[in-house]
Amino acid sequence: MPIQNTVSGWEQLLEIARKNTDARRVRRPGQHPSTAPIPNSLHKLSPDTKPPVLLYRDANSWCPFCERVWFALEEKEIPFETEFIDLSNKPKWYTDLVPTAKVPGAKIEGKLVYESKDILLELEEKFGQTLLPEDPEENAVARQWIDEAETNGIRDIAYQFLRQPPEDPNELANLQTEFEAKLDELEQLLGKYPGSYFLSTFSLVDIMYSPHLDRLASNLPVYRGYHIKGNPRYPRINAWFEALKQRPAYHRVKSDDITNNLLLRRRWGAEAKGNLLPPNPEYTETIQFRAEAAERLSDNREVAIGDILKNSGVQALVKDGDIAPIQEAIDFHLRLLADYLIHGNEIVLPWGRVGGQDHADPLISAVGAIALAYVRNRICAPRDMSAGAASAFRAAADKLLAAIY
Ligand SMILES: N[C@@H](CCC(=O)N[C@@H](CS)C(=O)NCC(=O)O)C(=O)O
Repeated sequence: MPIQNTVSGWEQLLEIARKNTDARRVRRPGQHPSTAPIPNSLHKLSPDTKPPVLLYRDANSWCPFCERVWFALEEKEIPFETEFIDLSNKPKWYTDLVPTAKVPGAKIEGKLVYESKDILLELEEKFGQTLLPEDPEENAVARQWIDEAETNGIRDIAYQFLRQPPEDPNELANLQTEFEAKLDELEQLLGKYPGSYFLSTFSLVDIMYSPHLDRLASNLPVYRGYHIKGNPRYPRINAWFEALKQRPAYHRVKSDDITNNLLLRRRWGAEAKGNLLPPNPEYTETIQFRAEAAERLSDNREVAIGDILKNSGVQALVKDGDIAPIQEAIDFHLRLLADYLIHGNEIVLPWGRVGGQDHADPLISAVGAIALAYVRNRICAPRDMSAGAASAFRAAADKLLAAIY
């Protein structure tokens, strides 16, 4: 039975979405990732000029060390191009080029630099010290704290605490105590200069810590029942998280809670103690983020539909080898999602199974449910869209599932 097609077409959805957001990405047909962000500074270059920086980063945008460098490039508005490295199958030219064979790596005006900290310092050297304080004394403190961010052991303790098997309660309690002592040290550091950042202005010190503390703040509640955000023991760390939110570059480079939660389980096999965090409600009602999510979905729909067809399990519903009705049902439900993202509660979602009681086609309903549930957790921020857009996307998919099924 054909679907009652009352939802707008893709081109119309794309046009409306683009009126509500400036966020754009470039398509990378046939490659992974299928799209790439556009640096906010690229407009500074004439089209035939090569950007001064080439960043080598992980294809999935999961790497916190790459995030540091990306954050600095966006803050400093340095035009750059990106080469994505598949960490599960690193190309030989990369392992030949970079002695550690790790990402990030960078060519800065032709010079190879690797190790995130060294790349950050080289960017300051070459493009002006905008992320290091001018005052010589504070500048020296900054350099010391940048080094300490690598050597003070907070990362090691934190990740042991996060991944320690829960069967060993004593060990776990000790690790928690050690981890809390490390956070106390950061809390003290944050009190040394006025304002919410580590130094008197936003700096590389903040960039050194933010990707790691962000991931810990997302994952500890789910995997250890431990909260950094909202914890009265760490008022300055909480104020620091709030201050970061004021920075547009931070929103471009960060991942969302659910990306972090899923990654820890899928990639590292960590055993969750609680449920996935919900989509961040701070972002789910913001029209720019909702429109960005709709723009991404509309612009990259072919890849999304192909991925759902191949990987979500809908294949099991194909009858007589005819994929067309399945494809049509996926397309319909994704357009409904884009429509809801753009128009929110202005549109009344169909209640009950698509097509109404008399026309209900269980195949269409089942395919739609699978497609929405799959794509809801499939998207990954910031690989596919910003963290804010991913939150809006997931919340809209939840709403749609709840309304229809
Ligand atoms: N100390 C390095 C750490 C970089 C690192 O560990 N990168 C990971 C990804 S998050 C990597 O490349 N892993 C691949 C491998 O070890 O082969 C830095 O700060 O850049």
